[in-house]
Amino acid sequence: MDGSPSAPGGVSGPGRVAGPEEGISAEELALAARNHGLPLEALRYDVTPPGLHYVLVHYDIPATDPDGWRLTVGGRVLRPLALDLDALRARPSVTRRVTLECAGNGRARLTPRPVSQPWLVEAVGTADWTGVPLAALLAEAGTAEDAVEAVFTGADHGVERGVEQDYRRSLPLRVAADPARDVLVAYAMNGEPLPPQHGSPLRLVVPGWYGMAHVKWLHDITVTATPYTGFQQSVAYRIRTTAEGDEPGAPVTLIAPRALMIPPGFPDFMSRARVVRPGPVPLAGRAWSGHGPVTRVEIGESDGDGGTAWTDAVLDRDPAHPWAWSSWRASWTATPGHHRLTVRATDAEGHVQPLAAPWNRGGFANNLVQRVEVFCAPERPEGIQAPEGAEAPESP
Ligand SMILES: Nc1nc2c(c(=O)[nH]1)N[C@H]1C(S)=C(S)[C@@H](COP(=O)(O)O)O[C@H]1N2
Ligand SMILES: [Mo]
Repeated sequence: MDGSPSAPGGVSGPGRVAGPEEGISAEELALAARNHGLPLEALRYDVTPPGLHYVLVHYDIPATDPDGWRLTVGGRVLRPLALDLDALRARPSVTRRVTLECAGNGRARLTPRPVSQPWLVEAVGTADWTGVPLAALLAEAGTAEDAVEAVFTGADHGVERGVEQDYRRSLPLRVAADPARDVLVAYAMNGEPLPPQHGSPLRLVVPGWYGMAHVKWLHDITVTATPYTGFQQSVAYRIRTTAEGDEPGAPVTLIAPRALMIPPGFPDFMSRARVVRPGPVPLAGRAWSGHGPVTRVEIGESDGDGGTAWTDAVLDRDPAHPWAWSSWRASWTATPGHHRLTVRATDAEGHVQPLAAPWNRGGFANNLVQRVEVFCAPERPEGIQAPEGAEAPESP
């Protein structure tokens, strides 16, 4: 379904990893400026407020018009469908709170660094998505006996590593057509029509799967009798642990566990290092996994000799939202000097976040623990006043 290499001369290079001393390039910066992350302080909200949810767009946000938009469902089906938005909205809808994370989250922390969108840890967000269950649409269309996959096509178009394409991904039917997996054809985010950058007017939402599966600007679903092997399935989004060669790699699917901390205290503008006052410092954040519920979150503090002392955080799981992150909290007592805090999650399948980054050529699923440098400064420096009306920070 995708074109073979058809690179318009020279605009599209092969994938590569950065050289040993190579810093972030202007091209990576251009991607990073388009595709923004979640400011970590926004981990405080159960549902990420509009505009703070991370965004990842491979090509351009396409010009789409909700009026006249059609979702077609065809291929190996008994009754092909062509539905406009009114027809979709007229069907029974569900709303699911889903934590979405880009598979490239953590890429920029790998050495050597795969050259692509340089995420650190912030490519995540949680939204309430409303739409029609995909399982219901597939049941309505009736899948043929030989059907194995559903292929989803977005309205955006571009060229990537020499292959000109529409953004397109597939799911096995056992996921797509299983009502318990809660895959949605969503037309609303947090109760409002989808914003342009999040897929207006329609997108797929695949709870528990990394972001690449959640096809935005969705206009066609084609059921196939053979597995889809297009670019975003077989070339991109594979875990290849060697730096070169034609290793097919394993497909990127479910989200690996991760915990993130709201950085405590206040930041330095440039280094983002944190400053806190001595005494108790509340720590809080979120943790999630696509493999199942998070069962444990631990806070680590480096002891300065290369060791880490771990203590359990209190985990607050909301059974009403099994596809969303859980909140956690802990208390830490700061003493003057430099500290390094770590947070790590474990899920119900026993997956634990690693203390060393799992390297692969595409920079996917790097769920290395988050480490936060904290400087505990005894007092407000002389001459710095709190702005009028601001609460004085607690000092001992
Ligand atoms: N059509 C289309 N769908 C897409 C993409 C894209 O570039 N085009 N990017 C994917 C990737 S890699 C991610 S991580 C998520 C990001 O969704 P968000 O921008 O709503 O957070 O959308 C996915 N769906
Ligand atoms: Mo992504």
